[in-house]
Amino acid sequence: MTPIRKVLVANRGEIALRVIRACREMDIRTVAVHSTVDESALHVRFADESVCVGPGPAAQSYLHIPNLISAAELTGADAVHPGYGFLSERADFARVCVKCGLNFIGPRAEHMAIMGDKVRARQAMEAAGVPILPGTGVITNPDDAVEAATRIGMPVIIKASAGGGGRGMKIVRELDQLVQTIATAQAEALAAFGNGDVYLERYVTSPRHIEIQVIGDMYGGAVDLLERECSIQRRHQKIIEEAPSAALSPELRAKMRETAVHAIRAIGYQSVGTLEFLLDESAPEGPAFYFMEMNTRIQVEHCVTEMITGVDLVQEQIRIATGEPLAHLDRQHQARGHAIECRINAEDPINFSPQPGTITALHFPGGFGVRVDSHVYQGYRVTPYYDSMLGKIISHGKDRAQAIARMRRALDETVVEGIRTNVPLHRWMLKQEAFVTGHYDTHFLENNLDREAILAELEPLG
Ligand code: MV4
Repeated sequence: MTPIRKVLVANRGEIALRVIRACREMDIRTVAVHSTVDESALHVRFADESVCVGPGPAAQSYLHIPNLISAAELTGADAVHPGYGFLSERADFARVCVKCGLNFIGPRAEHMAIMGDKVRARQAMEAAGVPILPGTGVITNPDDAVEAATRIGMPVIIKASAGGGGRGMKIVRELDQLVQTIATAQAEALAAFGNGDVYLERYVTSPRHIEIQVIGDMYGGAVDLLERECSIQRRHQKIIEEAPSAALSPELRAKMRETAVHAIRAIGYQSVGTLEFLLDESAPEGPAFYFMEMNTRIQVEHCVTEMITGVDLVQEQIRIATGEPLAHLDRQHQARGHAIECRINAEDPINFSPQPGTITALHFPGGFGVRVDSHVYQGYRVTPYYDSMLGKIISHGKDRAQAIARMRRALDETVVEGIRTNVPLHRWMLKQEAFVTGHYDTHFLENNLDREAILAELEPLG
């Protein structure tokens, strides 16, 4: 066991607050890092100490590894929590932390590297008995690609091996477009990721995105904490998540959970992580699920899992990093009710343009079954440097209907003035029949946007 006394939080915004809160409850001291534009941010105020690590642009502050390591050494931190985004999935950062004697609160660098390489991730999951879509390894010559696509069946999707989260993907519907599209995808991948490797997969036309939360300890212990449904998204940015998913039968859920736990045991994964699956509900033999990616970090949407399991996932990450076994965790979590999360973004609700500016008035909802994780306050200035998320509203109820009703009233109570937000989009979404009945896939939002109806949600409570 390696006790942790002081954690450097290598992040900003709501997730930095989330980590600081977990540490405070565990009697662990915290060091915030911040850029010059985040001088008065809440994570700086909530932490025991803070260090300025550079100017606004993330490359010179939140992504600047030498400055972060220096901040840890300067303050005597013994561990680093990367949050999500920024350096959270960079195996090289995890390695440097360990080399400098810092406990990296996350998985081993080796697993981050495997999952960051989508071709290796597919191979590792296939070897662990996880269903993957018919596909290829890295494409090295066009003739093989045409042959592979013929075997796989059209349409196919080209994915960048160094991509992920929807970046660097191209759908190919006609075989005669394949060779040209691969060339374009390779060039774009090289420019975007410094690595031009691409591969093919069978394209699932109307999938749902369902992910399983897992935790592994240092001793081969592994459990899952049920699934999250993340199909409401736009341009690969999730907007609403819920747990459990309305799409899973008890049998399918049990199979997905078993598969996920088996997989992380097979690879010896430690820390919290997420296996993302595509659910194909139109398969002739009934719904089928396929491995898509594994996220080796805490995720934005971890809160819905916390609400239905009662497990503090950030505290679990810390416990695992100190070398605690998972013995205290239930092996067969059953969902306690239902939780929904709405991500509140500083963006226009109709055209999604970013909205920098000052929040002049702010009121977040409260009451029974409502949780708000946010770093913003009245007078907060949204800068163009970082992502647009202002925070998350999470509702929890005894069942899905109650969680929806609660979220609707929570959204109605929400007031953000001075900048536009996507709150009206959420109010509209929570009324859509497809959402209320649970019959939606990953294309729902983009195919059904109703500008007039969204604008009508601007001021529900007069
Ligand atoms: C796919 C797919 C269909 N077939 N792969 C998007 C994010 C990245 N993790 C992979 N993604 C997809 N991969 C195959 N073989 C459809 C998507 C996809 C998607 C997945 C999850 C959530 C939203 C999505 C929106 C469009 C496409």
